[in-house]
Amino acid sequence: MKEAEKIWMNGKFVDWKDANIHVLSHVVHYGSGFFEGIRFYKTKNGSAIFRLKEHIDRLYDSAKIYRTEIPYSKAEFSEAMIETLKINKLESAYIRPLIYRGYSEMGVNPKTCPVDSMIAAWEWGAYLGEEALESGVSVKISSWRRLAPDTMPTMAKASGNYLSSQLIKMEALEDGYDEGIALDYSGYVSEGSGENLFIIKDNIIYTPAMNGSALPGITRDSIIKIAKDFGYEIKETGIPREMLYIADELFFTGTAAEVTPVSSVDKIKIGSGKRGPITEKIQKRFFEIVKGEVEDKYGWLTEVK
Ligand code: PPE
Repeated sequence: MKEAEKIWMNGKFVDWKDANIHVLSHVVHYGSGFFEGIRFYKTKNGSAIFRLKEHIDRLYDSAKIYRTEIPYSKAEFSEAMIETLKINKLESAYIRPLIYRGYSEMGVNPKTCPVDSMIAAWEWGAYLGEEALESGVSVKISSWRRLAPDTMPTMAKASGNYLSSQLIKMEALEDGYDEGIALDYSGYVSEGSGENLFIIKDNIIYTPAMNGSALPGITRDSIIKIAKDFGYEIKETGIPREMLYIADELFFTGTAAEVTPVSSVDKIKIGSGKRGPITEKIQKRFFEIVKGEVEDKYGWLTEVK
């Protein structure tokens, strides 16, 4: 990774190499962390954070689901993120805040351990490769399902959830694919290991509904708004696996993945096997917005001076 200089830890900046925690911290053993991934884009006039408020809200929601009180107000934590960007003199970055249960007692109960926090930011390019933004990625349906709704909450962006993502990702790479898509507990399409999914069929845009065990993605929400503004009909619904095979176009969305087309699923070519026209139109608008090339009519950008 492209290291920056300083990391914010519990209210203080420390050197990148000194941003360490104790090996007996609760989070290391039991996955008790809540995090976000946020992009900071270089725009036409300075640089701006994309949808800061929504990311902060989701972070606090994730913590709330796990009965965790973050010891900072949302305003204080947002300010700390901005300071992290400034002190590292970044023009564009991926911001990674994490709230986690630290070191005190051993044992499952997180309540005996302190609520610690950190914010790092560094330059991170295209998640699935620069080329993939145009040519798309190959995907397999994972043999691993996403978490059933009464097992672990998928609305929380919790560190422990990413064991599921790791199994999906490793299996896909091992089998020669770029990425995996998991089905939910009832067999409907859920999401990629770190991305939400959109399906285009006969000019209608579909995406798995909130009961599909997927993370409520902020990029997903942005794409729904952009597509609606273009006049497309959007259906948030249950999606059977085979609908992916017969789709005209497919694409992933995520903070890291941005808008990445899917070229094949289980070696079945999707549409033309390249980025489709509707995907291209939506992707183009997404990048125009984040780069400040069109008016920020949704108020999604927080400028950092
Ligand atoms: N689903 C999952 C499981 C997921 O991890 C992400 C983001 C999304 C959907 C899309 O959510 P959003 O970023 O709000 O549009 N994954 C983050 C972490 C990726 C990683 O490898 O780390 C991200 O994209 O930042």
